[in-house]
Amino acid sequence: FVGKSKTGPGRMFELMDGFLKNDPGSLQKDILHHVEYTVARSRFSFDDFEAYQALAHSVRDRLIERWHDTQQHFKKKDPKRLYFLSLEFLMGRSLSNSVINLGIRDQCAEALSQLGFEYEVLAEQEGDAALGNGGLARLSACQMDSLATLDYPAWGYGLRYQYGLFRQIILDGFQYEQPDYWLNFGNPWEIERVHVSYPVKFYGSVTEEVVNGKKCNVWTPGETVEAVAYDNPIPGYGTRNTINLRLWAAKPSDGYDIESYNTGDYINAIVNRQKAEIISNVLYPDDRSYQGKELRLKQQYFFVSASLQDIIRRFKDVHGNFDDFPDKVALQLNDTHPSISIAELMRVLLDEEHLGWKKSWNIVKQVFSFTTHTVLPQALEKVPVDLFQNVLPRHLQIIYDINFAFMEELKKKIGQDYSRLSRMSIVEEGAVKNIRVANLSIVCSHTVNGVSRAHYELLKTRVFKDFYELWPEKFQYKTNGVTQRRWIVVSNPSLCALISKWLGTESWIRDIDLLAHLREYASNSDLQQEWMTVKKINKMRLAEYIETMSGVKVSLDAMFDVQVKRIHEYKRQLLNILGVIHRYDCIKNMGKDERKKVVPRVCIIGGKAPPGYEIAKKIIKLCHAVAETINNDDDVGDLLKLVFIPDYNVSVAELVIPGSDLSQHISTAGHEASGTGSMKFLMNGCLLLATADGSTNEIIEEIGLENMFIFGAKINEVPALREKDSTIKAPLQFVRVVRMVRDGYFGFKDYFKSLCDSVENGKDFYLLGSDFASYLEAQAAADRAYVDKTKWSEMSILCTAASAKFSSDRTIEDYAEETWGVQPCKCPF
Ligand code: GL2
Repeated sequence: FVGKSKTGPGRMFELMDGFLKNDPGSLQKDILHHVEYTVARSRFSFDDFEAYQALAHSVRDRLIERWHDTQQHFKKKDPKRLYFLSLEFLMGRSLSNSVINLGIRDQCAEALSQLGFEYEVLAEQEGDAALGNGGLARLSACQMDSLATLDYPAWGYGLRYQYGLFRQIILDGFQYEQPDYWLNFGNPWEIERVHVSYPVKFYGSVTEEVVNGKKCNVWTPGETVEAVAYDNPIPGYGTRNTINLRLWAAKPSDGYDIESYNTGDYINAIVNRQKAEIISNVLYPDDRSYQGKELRLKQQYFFVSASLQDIIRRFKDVHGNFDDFPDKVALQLNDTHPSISIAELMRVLLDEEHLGWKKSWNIVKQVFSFTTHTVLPQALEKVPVDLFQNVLPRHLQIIYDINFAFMEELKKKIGQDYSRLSRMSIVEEGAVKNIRVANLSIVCSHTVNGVSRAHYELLKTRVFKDFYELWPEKFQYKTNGVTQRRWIVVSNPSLCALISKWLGTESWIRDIDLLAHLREYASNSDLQQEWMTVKKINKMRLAEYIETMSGVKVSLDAMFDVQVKRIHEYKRQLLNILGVIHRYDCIKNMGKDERKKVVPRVCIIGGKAPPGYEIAKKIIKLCHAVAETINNDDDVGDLLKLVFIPDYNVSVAELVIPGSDLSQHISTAGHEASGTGSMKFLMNGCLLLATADGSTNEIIEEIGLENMFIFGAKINEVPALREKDSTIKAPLQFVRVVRMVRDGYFGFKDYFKSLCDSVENGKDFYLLGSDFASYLEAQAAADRAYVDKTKWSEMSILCTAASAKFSSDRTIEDYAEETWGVQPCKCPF
C-alpha cells in the first residue's frame, strides 16, 4: 500500500504512519496509549495487571497488522487451504509466545523497564487459555504454531468455551473442581467478529417433498442458534505469516423464540434465549470415555456447521462451482469429535447446492483426513441413534445412506461374512443402536493417521484391523511433535541462549534439525558445565514454586524426578507412588553408612483427575497422604521428598519441565497412543524413565537405550500377561508396599481399600505388579547414573540433541506433504 495517492488505501496508510514500530520507544508510547484509552486507567497510576493488559493490546495490534497482510496474501494467491477442526485447543498464555514469535521480547522488556515494570512479572499476570483436556489439545496448539511458522495457508476452528478446563483445588489432599472463569477479566488476544456469524440449526423433522420436479428430503429444523466468530491470531516465528484460530461462541438467534414475545411472555423469551448460550459454555472435562450426551453432540455439530458455512462462503467468494473444492480445501478431523462435518458437508452439497449424491460424495471423500488419538476400542465415540434422530434427523438419514452404499460395496468385496460386515458397519445394532463415529470417519476420509508408529501398528492389527485389511493404502502415521518455540525458547530462555551460543546460530528455532549438532559437543566439559548451571537455575525456580505451593523445602542437590500429566490408571501414577513408598521403606530400614550412598530425590507429581473418575481421585489423595508421612519424617530429611503440584496446566508445565532432571512416562505398554510430554522433557535435557509405549519407541531409536531408563512389559507381551495375571505372583516388595497402604500406614485405610483392590487379587489390569521389579531396577539405574555428574550431563545434552525429530514442525511438514497436499504460502515482508 505504499501508494502516493491522496485517497484510498494509500491515503489511509499515510494517515496510519505506516506499520507499528518495534523499538522500545514506540512500544512504550503504545503501551501508555493503551493504558489511557483501552484499559482506561490513568497513565499516572496503573498496576501490574493493567500494565499487562496495555502490553497485551500493544502486541495484539502488531499481530493484527500481520494477520491482515497474511489473509490478504492468501486471498490473492488462493492456495489450497488446510482447515484444522478440533474441539480442543490448549493454548496456554499468549503474550510470552507472541513476543517471541514477533521477535520483540527484548524490546518489550526494555520498554517496560523504563516505565518501571518488569516483563517477567507482567507475563505472569496472564491466565491460561485452557480450552482442552490434555495431550490432544496441547498438540493442536503446537501444530497451529508450526503451521504459522512454516507459512502454511491454514485455519484452525474450534469452540470458545465460556469456562475452560476446571481449576483443581486441593483441600486436605482431596481434589475439588472449580470453574475456570478465564474470560472474567477480558481476553485481549481475541477479536470478536459480531458480523461473522452463522445460524446453526437443530431438531425438527424431515419430510419428502417434490422440489422442481425432483423428490427431495426437506429438513425443517426446530431450533436455531447463532454462532459468532472470535478470532485468535497465531503468529509464526521468523515470518510475517500470522494465521487464524477461529473459535465459535453460541448466541441466541434473533428468530429464536418469537412466539413467546408475540404472546407477551417476555421473561420466558429471555430465558430461552439464554439457553442457547449453553452450547459453548463448558468443555467436557474427561478424555477417558465419550459420553453420548445431547449437549456434547450439539457442541460438535454447532462448531462444524459454523466452520463449514464459513469455509464454503470463503470458497464461493472466488469459485463459481464446486469442481475445484477438493483442490482448494483440506479438512482435517482432529479425532472423531468433528466428524459430523462429514454428514454436514454431504447435506449442504445435496440439499442446499443440489449437486446430487454422486457428485457430492465424490467431493466429500476427497477432502477429509482423519487422525485418531486413541488406542482403546472402548474409547471410540458412539452416539445413540435415538439421540441423533432427535437432534439431527437429516444427518442421520445421510449417514444411513452412506452406510448402505458402504455395506453394498463391502459385500461385493468380502461376500456374506456377516460378522465382519456388522463389525465394520457405521451403525451398531444391539439393544441400543449406535452410530460408530470412528467408522464413519474411516469410510469417508481419504487418509487415516495414527500418532506414532506403535499406534499405527495397533490400528492395523487390533483397533481398525478390518478396515486396514480393506483399505491398507488409507492408513498412515505422523508421529506427534511439540513446538520448540514454546517448549524451549519461551519456557527455558537460558537453555535457548546456551544452545544458540554453542551452535553459533539461532536458526535451530526454525530449522530444528540443526539441534542434532549438539551431539558433537555432548562430551565437551565446558558445555557440560554451562549446561548444568542452566539446569540449576531452572531447578531453583521450580524449588521456589514448590515451596510457595506446598510449603515443602527441597534440596537442589536432589534429583528432581517428575511425572506430570492427566491422572489415569493407565498412566500409572500409582506405580510411581508405590515406588516412592518402597524407597521410603528402604531408607527407613538402612543403617547410617548405607544412607550415605542414597541419591537424594524430590519426587514431583502433578495432574488433574477427571471429575467423575473415582480411582484417579484416590490416587491424588494417596500421593498427598504418602507425602505427609515422608516429608514430616526427620529421619529421612532431604533423602526423599514427595510433592504434588496442584492445578497443572500449560504455564505450570513451562516452569516444571525445564527444572526436571528425570521424567516418568510409564503407561502400561499399548495404552498411550503417542505421548507428547516426554518430547517436551527431552527438549529440555531431562532423562526419561519410561515404558516402551507410544512414541517412546521412536525416542529410543533417536537417543539409544543406553541414554534412557526403559523398563516393563512390551506392547506385544501385555495381552498374554493379562491372561496370566491371576496366576502371576507379584514380587514381595510390591506386596509389602500395597500392604502398607492397606494397613493404614498413611491413614485413610477404608478410603484406599478399593485402590489397593484395583492392583491385587488378579485384578491388576494395568500390570503394576508384574512391572514393579523392573520399574525398581530402572529407578536404581537412574540413581547410579545421577552420581556420575559428567556422564549425566552428557546424557542430558544428548536428550536435547535427540529431540529434533520430535518437533511439531516435522509432523506438520509430513502432514502437508503426505496427507493434506498443501504448500507454503509465504506473505512477503
Ligand atoms: C491423546 C493420547 O492419549 C496421547 O497418547 C496422545 O499423545 C495425544 C495426542 O495425539 O492424544 N488422546 C486423547 O484423547 N488425549 C491424549 O492426550 N487427551
